[in-house]
Amino acid sequence: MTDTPQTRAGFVALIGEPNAGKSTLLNRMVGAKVSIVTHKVQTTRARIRGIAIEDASQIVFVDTPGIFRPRRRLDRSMVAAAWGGASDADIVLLLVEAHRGLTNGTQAIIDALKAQQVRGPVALIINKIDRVKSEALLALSQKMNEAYPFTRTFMISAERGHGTKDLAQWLAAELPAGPWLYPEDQIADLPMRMIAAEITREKLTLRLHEEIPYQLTVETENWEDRKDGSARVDQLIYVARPGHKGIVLGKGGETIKAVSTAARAELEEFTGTKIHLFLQVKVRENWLDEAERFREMGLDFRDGDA
Ligand SMILES: Nc1nc2c(ncn2[C@@H]2O[C@H](COP(=O)(O)OP(=O)(O)OP(=O)(O)O)[C@@H](O)[C@H]2O)c(=O)[nH]1
Ligand SMILES: [Mg+2]
Repeated sequence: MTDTPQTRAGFVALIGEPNAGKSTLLNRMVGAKVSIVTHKVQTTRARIRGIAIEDASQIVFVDTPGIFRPRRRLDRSMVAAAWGGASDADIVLLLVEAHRGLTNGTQAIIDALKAQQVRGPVALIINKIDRVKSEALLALSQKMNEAYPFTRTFMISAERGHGTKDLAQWLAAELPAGPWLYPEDQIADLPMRMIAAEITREKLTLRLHEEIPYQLTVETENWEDRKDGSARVDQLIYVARPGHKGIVLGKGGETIKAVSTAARAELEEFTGTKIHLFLQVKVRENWLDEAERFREMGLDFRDGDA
């Protein structure tokens, strides 16, 4: 008989306000960029699973959209996806930004957490500790733990990797015993065409200003593996206003060219193959009211919602 350790596996949902660093933490834990990250709020739109292995445990991290007071139909679907992630998870991690403390937004999330059934432990993750003095952390931790009975508190920097190993080890020990849920070499549970669309959306978000990133969506229309080992990828960028098309293209097409170059480089790194990326911008004034667009993003479209 061999003495193999007990395997464990389960889902760990990352929730918090927009910009808390949920996607950064997921990528850090997985050790690869699975979920897009920008300095802007509301970057993540749907649930994204990234898989990490720690000791004999397979930890399936579920990145979710930031939770905020939704206005548009898209916002409501995003927030619903976040809460769906929390209620399906074995463990919930609530992320807050160390330098912002207990904000009204986080208080609203705590109130909602209290009002609903969460299956397992809820841990507090104070992120971005690189931005504050350590004295401030203790006070914040105390205040947060008075607001909610967190099972544990971790102080981390997702970006720099401080404290993340301790967190991974705690999660690994806390998950339910059972067989792994995915093959051991799988790091994401998201179709490649969706990852590719997200990469392009990240590059667009980084280069475009004000409301434009919030009013566009990217879809991979076609993915063709070629005999020479390369792939041709065709993507459509839907914008909601005629005026946005010119802005996305940029003067002499320079914006879209820069986006395409950056997205192709990242996609090549992710896939390890040569990519020919073709981007097309389409004006579609009502894409924010189309069920098909929501489905492509992996979101529920709720009829009657406007
Ligand atoms: N200084 C510092 N910045 C961080 C840290 N973690 C994340 N960030 C930055 O915070 C910003 C937001 O990070 P994201 O991971 O996109 O945040 P998010 O919670 O996924 O945001 P949404 O998807 O919009 O809900 C990015 O600019 C990150 O680089 C950290 O530990 N320290
Ligand atoms: Mg995110």
